[in-house]
Amino acid sequence: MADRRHEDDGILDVLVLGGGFGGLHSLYRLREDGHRVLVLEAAPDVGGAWYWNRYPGARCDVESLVYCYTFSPVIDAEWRWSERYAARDEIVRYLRWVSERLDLRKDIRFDSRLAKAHYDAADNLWNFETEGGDRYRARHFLSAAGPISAPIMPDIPGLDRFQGDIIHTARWPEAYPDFAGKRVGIIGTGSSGTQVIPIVAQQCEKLTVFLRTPNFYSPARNRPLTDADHQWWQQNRDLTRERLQQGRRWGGGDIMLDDEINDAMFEPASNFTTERRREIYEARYANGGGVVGWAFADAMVSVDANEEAGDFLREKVRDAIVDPAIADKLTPRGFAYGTKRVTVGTDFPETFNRDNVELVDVKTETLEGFNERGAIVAGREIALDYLIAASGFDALTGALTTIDVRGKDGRSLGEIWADGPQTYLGISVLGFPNMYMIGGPGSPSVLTNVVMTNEMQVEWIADLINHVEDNGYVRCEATAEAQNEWTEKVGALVRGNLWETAESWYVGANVPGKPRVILAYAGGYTAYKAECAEISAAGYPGYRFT
Ligand code: N01
Repeated sequence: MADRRHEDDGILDVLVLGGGFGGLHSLYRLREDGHRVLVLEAAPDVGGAWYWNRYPGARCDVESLVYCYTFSPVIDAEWRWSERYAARDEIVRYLRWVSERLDLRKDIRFDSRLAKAHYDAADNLWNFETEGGDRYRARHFLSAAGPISAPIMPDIPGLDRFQGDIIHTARWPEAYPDFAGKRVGIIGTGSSGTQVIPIVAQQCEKLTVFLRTPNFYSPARNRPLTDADHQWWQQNRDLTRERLQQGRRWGGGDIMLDDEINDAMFEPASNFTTERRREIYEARYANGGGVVGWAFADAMVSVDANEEAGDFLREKVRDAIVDPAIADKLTPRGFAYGTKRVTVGTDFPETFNRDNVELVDVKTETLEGFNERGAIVAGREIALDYLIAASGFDALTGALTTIDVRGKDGRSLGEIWADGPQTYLGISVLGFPNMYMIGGPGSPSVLTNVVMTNEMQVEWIADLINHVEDNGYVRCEATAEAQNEWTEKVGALVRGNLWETAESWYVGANVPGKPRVILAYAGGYTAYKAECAEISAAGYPGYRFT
């Protein structure tokens, strides 16, 4: 292990924000590289987004075998996933075990929510203050606060008057509510709503789902992993990881997919007959996961290819729901497949065949507001004991703009991103020296397997910090030219294709007043990794070191 620690003057080498996948790996790697590192975590335990999202049914839609660390042979050898898609509790157990196995916990301060991070230009140091009043100073600030970690409540009149319990899926109470005999309402049918609805429907007396926009949905087809699966994994682990690195698989249900079916995604849809395309969609659907519609290379470019994928999934909604009027309400229309996150679940449409589930389409029956007893919909009162808000997040930027983060001229990130985030590589921001982001805006993050992209960014940022320290620099800051060029590139990647028509949290459309710009780099993991590698190999052009 190297030793890069400065004299112990009470100043940390690196303060890492967040104890989820990115933060734990950062702590491990930077400590191995000989830095004095501390992680601040708001929760009482590790897990990050997975700690907080403990709603019933919470489960990853990336396959567990590839939604985990690859950097440690110890972890690889000793952990065994139990299901094809890991449930939230298993992921938290995994991260807790990793934090113990790699002896990380001694350098994590739990129950420490960061309130302020201010750069002091005179000392070239970051000053931090938690909500509890604890203060820290560090030479480098690495945010691993998570791309989807700042929950938002639905903006509906009278919600504050409602006397029942309101629960956001990302702030689920530790004491599980007893829904037996209760009337429950839920707002939101995104990834979270899609998972929680089938479970709560089985537990409560009556469930009312307030639907605004139906999403494209495919079944996860989750199942326990067998000995044969684990044997397959031992034999195919390296190949699978190589394929993921090269963008030949995604991990959203396709790691064991038949090669011929999978590889159609490298050709335009028009290379195949209508019959063959149908077979490919059916095979993908039977296999399950979020990649059903990404069957051909031009899914996000060709209106015809995109529409065909959409039609296929629309047909499946009609097949699953008995009442054609309900099926019609749940049929996604008016936006291109993929421009809103595709939802993945178990028995989601089928749940609307239950007698105790009512679907209220708030686009046709206006949700006028709430009173003490419940919701008012088109003049009708729907009495509720609980309201579940599966209403989403201020994604990618919210994690840092909801904290008072200020750079060298005293301006906050919230101010300088008022017209949309500007970054270099999604990692650095002009005016915020020695600050780095994992899963930040302008990086591939949520458009990829987040754990895989996190790992790549952790390694890259650690190399950059070592470069600063080993050369005796005190400041590392993105240049204006590099930031402008990168921001322009992130925008250009979606120009002229179907991404441009997106109306979702991918472009900030779910937060009132948030500028409509694509928040993530849509060029894919492989291209992003190559760009980052080129920059480090060339000695980090785009940064000014002093
Ligand atoms: O949030 P969302 P989420 N009136 O923003 C509705 C990841 N994730 O928590 O679409 C009525 O997607 C809103 O309606 P509309 C994943 O990346 C992963 O579900 O804006 N409705 C929408 O239906 C995911 O994409 C996993 O019309 C209102 C819903 O609330 C991301 O997190 C699991 C409303 C919000 O959906 C976010 O998912 C969970 C209003 N006033 C999450 N306001 C897995 O790995 C909001 N809505 C499986």
